[in-house]
Amino acid sequence: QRFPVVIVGAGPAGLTIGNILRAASVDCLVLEVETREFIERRPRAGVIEEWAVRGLEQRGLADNLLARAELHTECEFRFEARRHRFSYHELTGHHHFVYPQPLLVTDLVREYADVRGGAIRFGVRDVQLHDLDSDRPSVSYTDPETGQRQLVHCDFVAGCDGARGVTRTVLPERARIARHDYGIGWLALLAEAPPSSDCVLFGIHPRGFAGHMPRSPEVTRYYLECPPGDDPENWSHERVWTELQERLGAADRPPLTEGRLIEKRVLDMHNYVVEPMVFGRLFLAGDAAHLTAPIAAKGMNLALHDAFLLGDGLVSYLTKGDAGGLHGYSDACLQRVWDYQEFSQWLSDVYHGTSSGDPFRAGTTLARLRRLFTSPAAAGAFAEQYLGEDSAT
Ligand code: RFL
Repeated sequence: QRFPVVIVGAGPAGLTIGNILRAASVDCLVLEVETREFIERRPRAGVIEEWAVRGLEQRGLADNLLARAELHTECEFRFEARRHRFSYHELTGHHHFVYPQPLLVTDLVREYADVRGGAIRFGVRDVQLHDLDSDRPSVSYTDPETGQRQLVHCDFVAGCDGARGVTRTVLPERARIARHDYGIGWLALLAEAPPSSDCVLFGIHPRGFAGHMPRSPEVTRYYLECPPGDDPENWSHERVWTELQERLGAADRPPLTEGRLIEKRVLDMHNYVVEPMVFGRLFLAGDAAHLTAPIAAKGMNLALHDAFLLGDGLVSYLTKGDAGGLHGYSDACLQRVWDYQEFSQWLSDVYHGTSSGDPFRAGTTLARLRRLFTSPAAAGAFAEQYLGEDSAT
């Protein structure tokens, strides 16, 4: 078997690259360990930045999203039992789209496999990469139906297999991996309950951070700061809702609308960045190259940014022999990655400052928060980073 490009992983990054290649009639093979049903249901991100939606739209990948996504124009900080609305749309004219990741993945798989005729194998096992430093790399995997090993020759491998994939584990010595551990856990919850506000809420509370993120009229994502490595079983239905009511409470608002918890998992807040993102014929994209804790809801946006650049770069090279995009790929991605990492770190300080147990940090955190509502320059700078840097992708 031979394909110009093998893409490992059918997440937002891998599927977007596959779609860009197929639109230019470049053949590729996507290898995915999970089933199609599984990836179409896996709940995760929801907030997509405007430039990313525009990038999808330009590549014919946003029809459903534009028809069904909600537009968000404001967020609200709650601290000292008061609410403080932050209208980033008023300040900048820009907004966020809210479209659950499983819906985006469903759209991307359908377009890739059913409309653009892309090859994809689900449920593969034991993916291995070979000869990445040569110009004849290959990828092997075990076919789930026959149990046989398959070998696929290619020109390029796109490593899009997320934070727990295989491509990051085969990087050569020259790879530099920068890590940052916030030493904080978040209990990530999905509640079968309508949102209790029309916008995202951030509760900055001495008991810990709490977040409220509308996902659909029926489902709301919540977060609760907890010790890293905490056991979700420590969080009963009653304890979760008591803490959410307390941490997100505002004197002039009714209590949150409660509901059944359909997802409850602890995420340890940590980041990494792999530099460079290219090793021989292996190009990393998305969470395989860089993880940003969901503090600032940036991960999927970065994955899409990488995918636009890599998809376009591969098409230019494979159809016109123009290697410019591939040469500049790593630097162009990393600039945005570091920018978003810096914002996540800033936001983490704000979210976790009053619960740190350090009265000095609590004081400076509240000063930062108040400044957002008193200084137009501080508000403008926050809005710009919260919305994500605009780009021409
Ligand atoms: P993915 O989505 O993890 O996809 C990788 C795919 O590779 C498969 N795979 C393999 N395939 C073949 N061989 C192997 N050896 C393989 N190993 C793994 C996996 O099964 C999977 O299908 O990576 P990608 O494409 O880079 O996309 C990244 C995003 O999924 C991620 O950054 C976001 O979900 C992060 N994130 C958020 N990002 C945002 O931009 N906005 C948000 O609001 C937001 N909320 C979140 C989030 C992540 C969360 N979790 C669970 C960490 C909320 C949460 C709770």
